[in-house]
Amino acid sequence: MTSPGLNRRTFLTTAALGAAAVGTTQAGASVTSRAAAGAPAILKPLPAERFIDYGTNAETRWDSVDPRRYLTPQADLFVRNHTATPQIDPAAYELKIFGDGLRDPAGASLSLDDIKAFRHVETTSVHECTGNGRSFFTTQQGQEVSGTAWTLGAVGAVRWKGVRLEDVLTAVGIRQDAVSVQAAGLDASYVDKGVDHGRVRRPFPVEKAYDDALLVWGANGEDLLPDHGYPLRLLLPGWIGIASIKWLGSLEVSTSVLTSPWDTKWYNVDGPLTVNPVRSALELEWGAEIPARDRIVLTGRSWSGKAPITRVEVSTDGGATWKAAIQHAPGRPTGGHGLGWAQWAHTWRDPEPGAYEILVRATDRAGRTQPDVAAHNPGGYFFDAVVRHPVTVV
Ligand SMILES: Nc1nc2c(c(=O)[nH]1)N[C@H]1C(S)=C(S)[C@@H](COP(=O)(O)O)O[C@H]1N2
Ligand SMILES: [Mo]
Repeated sequence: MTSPGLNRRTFLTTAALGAAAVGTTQAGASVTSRAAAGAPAILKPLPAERFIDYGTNAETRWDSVDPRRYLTPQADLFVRNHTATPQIDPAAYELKIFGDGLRDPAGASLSLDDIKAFRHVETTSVHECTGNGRSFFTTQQGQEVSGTAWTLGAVGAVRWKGVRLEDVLTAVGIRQDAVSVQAAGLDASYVDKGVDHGRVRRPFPVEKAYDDALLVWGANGEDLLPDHGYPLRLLLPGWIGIASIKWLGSLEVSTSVLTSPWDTKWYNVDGPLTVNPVRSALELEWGAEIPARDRIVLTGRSWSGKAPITRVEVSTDGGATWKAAIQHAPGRPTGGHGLGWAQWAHTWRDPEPGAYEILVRATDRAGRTQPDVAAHNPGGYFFDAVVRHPVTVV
């Protein structure tokens, strides 16, 4: 146990922590659930011109996105809550790390200061819900799916600040034969159709922990907002949103493969879903009315959880012909670390008044291109097909 950052003030037994991780013990005194008091599930303002509000979830309106701004301000970032945003006292906050994958299975409990004593790193990544675009399974493909009927606004690009999970696990003392890490949130237990599934939690392989997983407290130069995980969240860059557990309360490190309903029952299509697919969106209202001009500049963004975007094509004739859009922001932001989105523009020349569908199709460096049809699954995950965006030139 030699680490600059780690002060093992508190030791907890594996049994006590195991119970906490599945939500069978009461939330600590430092955590209060506003839902219990009848307060809203999301605490930040959700103005109608910038959000579509689904109650516990809210998506950003693409027509409110500022084309000059690369990052998504936290105030504008989508929120996905299984329960309700808890309010956590940072002074009382503790991250519990435990499990048979540690050299000392009793583990450690780290304060926010303990965590901030590790080397700080920053990375930019596109943060996105697995179900982003879900509504198009129904409206574009005529298929039945369950879950929030997101359009394309359950996504944003964020400059995160935190520490490497690898550094923390090394300091705590991880065993060579550890294979799995399970992250659990401090929000209330998730109850669905009368079944209590315990705290929101999801496991991931240790390889991801060693690769690029972070424990983050900062977003775009400020502290995380309560809705986005204050005081600390996990970040698994490029992976589906549920992988980045908010209000991180514990990490179980195990020598056997851990599971949770969030990787078996949900967010699973022939196996746990991990890396986000390729998607694109226009910075334009759905059904926008555009005054006829000789040149209409269409702007938008494309992103991938795996590799930078290499090609973006736009069709203004329903998919008959395609033209390359001009990318004016690199997929890999300044600093070389992280994976952001590509911003692009396409000039549409001399459109006649009338109804059109605008299509955008992106390809990433891994060779993945958005298909015409997304693979159907009952959970409505990974809608990555080219979206047919209606507009009228008037
Ligand atoms: N503790 C906790 N973590 C969570 C969730 C949650 O409900 N509770 N939702 C997950 C899902 S499904 C997504 S898409 C992202 C959303 O992050 P955001 O609300 O900060 O945008 O958080 C993930 N982490
Ligand atoms: Mo999500």
